[in-house]
Amino acid sequence: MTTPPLTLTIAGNDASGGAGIAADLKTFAEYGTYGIAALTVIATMDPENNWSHGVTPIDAHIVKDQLVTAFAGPQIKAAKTGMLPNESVISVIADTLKAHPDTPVVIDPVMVCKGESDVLNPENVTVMKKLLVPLATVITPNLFEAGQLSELGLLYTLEDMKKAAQIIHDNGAKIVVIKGGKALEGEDAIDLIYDGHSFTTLTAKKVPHATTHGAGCTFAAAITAGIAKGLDPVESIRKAKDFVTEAIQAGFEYNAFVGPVFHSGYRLNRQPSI
Ligand code: PXL
Repeated sequence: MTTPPLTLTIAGNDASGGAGIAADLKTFAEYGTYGIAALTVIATMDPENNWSHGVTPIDAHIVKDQLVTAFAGPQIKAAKTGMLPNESVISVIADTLKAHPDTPVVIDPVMVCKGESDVLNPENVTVMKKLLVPLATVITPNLFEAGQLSELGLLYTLEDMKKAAQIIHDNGAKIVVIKGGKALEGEDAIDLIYDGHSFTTLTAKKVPHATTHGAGCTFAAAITAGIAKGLDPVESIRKAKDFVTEAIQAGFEYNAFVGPVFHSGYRLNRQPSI
């Protein structure tokens, strides 16, 4: 009997299937890892009201019970966090992760969904900074989230990204990856990696008219699965960039409001489905 590498996502359900635990579990499976999900919120979108998001939090004690179940099996080789609703849920997660120091953690500090302008509970940023950033093996903020976590505000250039990465690293995250993505000006989607010693940039051509819903979750889940399979964190970030780029290329229009990535794109470019 062989035990596959176990991967855990602690995140929300996106009822449209592109982001959140759907993205994570599909990505975990594509990597050949055994995915487990602990649900933190249920996110729904209203087609009658311009796709506005409803976010229903799961009670902290239920999040805790899910984590107890998840950690009751073989060792979890890597975990990730996604959308988190409030301080009590964040505290329960931080306590659990601290109690399992052998499980590397990828923190995706989700603060806002694409197309939505309001930051999810701005006070969460403070709590995340205090409780989760110091536990991160890898943290994957986008430009907006990096600006919030570093308190630098809006970031526009690679130089801004470098400053933010240093501050977030000083707050305790071991490796910081800032996703410039399509938000940075120019033709390239640039991500910046900072490991406390040096900066590395990863560049891919922006995909025109890209359907990118779920890209951030998929990228962080791919890093998590790579680490679970034994890649070093920077290698797993490089591989995740290729994986998510091909998932974006395989994306599609879900409806007039949203276009998700297709998480199986990377594999289907290489082998047929079952
Ligand atoms: O893409 C950010 C995100 C993360 N998690 C959940 C979401 C979204 C955006 O819709 O619904 C559950």
